[in-house]
Amino acid sequence: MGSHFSTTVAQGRAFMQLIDGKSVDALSGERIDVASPSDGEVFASIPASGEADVDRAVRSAHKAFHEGPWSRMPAVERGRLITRLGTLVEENFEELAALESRDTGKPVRQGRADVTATMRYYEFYGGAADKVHGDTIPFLDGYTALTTREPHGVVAGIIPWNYPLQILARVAGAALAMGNTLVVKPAEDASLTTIRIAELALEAGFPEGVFNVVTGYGRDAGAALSAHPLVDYVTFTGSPGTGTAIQQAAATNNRGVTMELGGKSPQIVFADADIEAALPVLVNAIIQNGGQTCSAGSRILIEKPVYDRVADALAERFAKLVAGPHDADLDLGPLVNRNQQTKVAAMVEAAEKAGAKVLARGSIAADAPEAGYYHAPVLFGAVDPEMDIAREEVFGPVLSLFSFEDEADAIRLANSTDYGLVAGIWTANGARQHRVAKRVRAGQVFVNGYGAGGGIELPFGGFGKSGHGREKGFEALFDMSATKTVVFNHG
Ligand code: TXE
Repeated sequence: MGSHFSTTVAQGRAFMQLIDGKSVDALSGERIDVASPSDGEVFASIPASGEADVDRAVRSAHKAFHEGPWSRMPAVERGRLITRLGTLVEENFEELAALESRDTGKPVRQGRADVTATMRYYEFYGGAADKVHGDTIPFLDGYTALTTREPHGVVAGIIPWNYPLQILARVAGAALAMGNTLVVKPAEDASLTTIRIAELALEAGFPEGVFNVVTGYGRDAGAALSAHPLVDYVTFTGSPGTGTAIQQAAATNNRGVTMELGGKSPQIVFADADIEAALPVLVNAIIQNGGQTCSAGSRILIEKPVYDRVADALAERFAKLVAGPHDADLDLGPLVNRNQQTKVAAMVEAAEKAGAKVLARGSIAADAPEAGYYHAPVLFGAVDPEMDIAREEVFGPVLSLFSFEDEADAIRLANSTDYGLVAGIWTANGARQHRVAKRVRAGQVFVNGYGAGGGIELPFGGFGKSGHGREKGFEALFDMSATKTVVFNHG
């Protein structure tokens, strides 16, 4: 199964969304063209849904939650369905990888890595479904008090375009394991694999109405979903601005939310670090998925004595990086759409105008189509921490280097943005590893490594502008449920 498959997958297909167990078009019949980021060519289409479609999907999920077999199904059976979905993902491995890759522009290699992680999510949450239990609480004489974890009801998942398969899997896996029903709104730029997964969920045997997908623009379908009064909980991954709008909409119904809003994650390299081991990890943490990763390691803080050595080695590696079409499987693909390409280019230009020095630039493959959304990797050196490029998420292959004097300075710099998602610490000094890990404000901290989103078992989420709530791992099951306390009076 090579590049040919990935170049032609889904060619000409008019995709349908899935509501109440049926493949349906938008009520309006309107559609959105799906273009390949690699060459700008339209190759498929999806329904452009609005409020009325969202209402159908939410009512279907509401009914499936309150009346269907789902709410009475033993947890072990829910778990088996989720595990079966994972098996179907495995059986459709190459098709899903090709579809994800063509739809988002990510290299085929990354598409395959995403499918592998997706299988693992459904495996993990399938197995976890019957392992969440409550407590018995010592209480007054003559009473028995216990707790159970109850599903919220209808969970709305609003998904971005950078890792559609993986982010859907972490949302759906945890929500379904706890017995919620689901309405998912994928990003208008990358909805195809979400539709395929919902089709596979039906094939796996999920009852009608449990796993709904509504496609469309954020301002139409997304806004209607987050404000719908029958939605009981909203989970969102995307930009802070949209996160605020979604929280305001959910607040009109006083609903709970989980928000994963990106980052400006630092990696701190001390002079005693194993620099040779760190270098490929530092590069990969910003180049993976073209830098369009919430946990991208976009700032590198380097202790002064080794600054030149690390900067030179990174520059050498950056100069060799090449962006090209997804099926060429180079270091990175195109960015997802014209907007992102324009945004990244504007941020790089503004940083240069503000005085940031370009240490190295990668290139764009000579045969990459003109109409694709490419941006070459850029490495900025000795960046002023006050500049926008040092504080704002670029979401592209752009890395900024900073130098620091000592441990206190490193921690101050690491914590100098409004975000707090992930951090990396590179040092051989064990006591320092613990001290710094404790003081950096980040939801995940990696010592002498950098997970960049990996690790299905590891709780993930941010501080500050990076959002709140936790996804992944067992922890996500608590966000996707609420505690019920039951007290028996034996008197
Ligand atoms: O994101 P949006 P955009 C960041 C990244 C990127 C920037 C802009 O910096 O450059 O966001 O990307 C839906 N009500 N991240 O504009 O708007 C939309 O349809 C309800 C970080 O694409 O956040 C899509 O499904 N929903 C990030 C989803 O929200 C709405 C991943 C994400 O879109 C809506 C992606 C509305 N009013 C971008 N408006 C991460 N944390 O990893 C839009 N949407």
